[in-house]
Amino acid sequence: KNDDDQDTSVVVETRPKTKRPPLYKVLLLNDDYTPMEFVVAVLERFFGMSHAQAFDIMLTVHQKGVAVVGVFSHEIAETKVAQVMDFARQHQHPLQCTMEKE
Ligand code: TYC
Repeated sequence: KNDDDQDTSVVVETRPKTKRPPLYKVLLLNDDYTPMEFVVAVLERFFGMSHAQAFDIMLTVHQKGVAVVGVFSHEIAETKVAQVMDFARQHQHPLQCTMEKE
């Protein structure tokens, strides 16, 4: 007796899918008005940088127009952006901070 009609030809997926959540770059943008010391203070306060590290990154933004200041989960990146934008607005500086998927 022939049992071929029982073969459904389905390939079983055996590899477990452990997809990591996407990461987001937080970017700081240059402008002509925000004081350099304020940007350094932002990087120290919200991104845990040393003064020297913060000064380096600030100069990179000043010279190149933009720099990545950290890479985070979506929720943390959103929080960092909101904190920087709130702090800049409180001090009436036009500093811009955004995020983008890595
Ligand atoms: N360009 C600003 C100045 O000359 C300094 C600055 C640096 C502003 C980095 C924003 O993200 C920034 N005062």
